[in-house]
Amino acid sequence: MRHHRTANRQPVGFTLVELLVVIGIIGFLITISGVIIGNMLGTSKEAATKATIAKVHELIMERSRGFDVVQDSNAQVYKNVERFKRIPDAKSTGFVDYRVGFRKATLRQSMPTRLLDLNALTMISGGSSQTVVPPATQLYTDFNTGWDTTKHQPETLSSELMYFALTNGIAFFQATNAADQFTSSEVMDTDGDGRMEFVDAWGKPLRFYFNPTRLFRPGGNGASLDQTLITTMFPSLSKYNLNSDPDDPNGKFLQEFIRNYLVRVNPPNNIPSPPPAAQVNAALVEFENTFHTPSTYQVPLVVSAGPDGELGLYEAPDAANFGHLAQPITDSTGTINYDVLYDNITNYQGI
Ligand SMILES: [Ca+2]
Ligand SMILES: [Ca+2]
Ligand SMILES: [Ca+2]
Repeated sequence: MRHHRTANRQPVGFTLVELLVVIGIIGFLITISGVIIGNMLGTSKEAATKATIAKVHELIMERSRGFDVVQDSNAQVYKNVERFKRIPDAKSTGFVDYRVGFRKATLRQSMPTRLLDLNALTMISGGSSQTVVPPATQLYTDFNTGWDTTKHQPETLSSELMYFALTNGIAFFQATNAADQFTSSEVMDTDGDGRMEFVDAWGKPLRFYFNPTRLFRPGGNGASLDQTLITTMFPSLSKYNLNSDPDDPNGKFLQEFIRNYLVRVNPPNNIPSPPPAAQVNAALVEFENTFHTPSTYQVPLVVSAGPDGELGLYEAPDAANFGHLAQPITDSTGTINYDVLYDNITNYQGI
């Protein structure tokens, strides 16, 4: 009897507990491999985005170096500098140190962030035929021709303008075959408006800011630098003096701009000594609106919103919020939402 009973109790399959354990293990393995694959995909998207940004960055640097060469060597450009120097408007708007002003305006037009940047040089183009700096209005016309503004989404604009400038704009004798370097997953028309834009590996448009000074100094003129933002978005720039404008390291252009403003508001050239602080401050505000935040480092920024798809910066066309200077989005108490900024990918993160 005992023998029979033992034989009857011999297990013929898995007990319920064993089955549950096995199912649990399988479930655990599926979850783990899902997480691992997910991480791998995320990492490869990050790498792909960095590669796209690095290519755009190199093209921008190439243009910038090209400009520096032609500015000094090309007679046509030099003629423009001379014209720029002579026009009365240049003086009244503060372009006293004409070379710095000309450089800022020309580079901004050749690497536009906003539509109005395409006209940055209108005042000197004069409609004449120019090979190196073509009439600015032509670029504006070209961009607008065939552009379906009813479909256009604002977050695509800076990327579309950058793509347009690199493929159709002023090349300063650099290669104009920029389009060949990108694949169909790096350049798309995500809003279907007939203008291509650079996109990250998550399919979101990259953003471009020519003078991202509000990312260094979110409070604007006189406020302190934001070390968290600098460490996150511009780690490779920490060796530079971020309290200075690299175009104007001695602040000479800024001083001339302020002086010019004081001459304008105290006619006929009767500037009180010392000049009223309110007037100097108003000049600095005008400088920020015309160029960028005074005495602040600036380099062209190419940025992806990262895996979370949230940029955390005002869009470039949003001038009321200093979007053209890459102002971080703040809540009603003025607090920056750093959480959405940490995963952003830029061209100054060691690439
Ligand atoms: Ca668009
Ligand atoms: Ca588009
Ligand atoms: Ca983000």
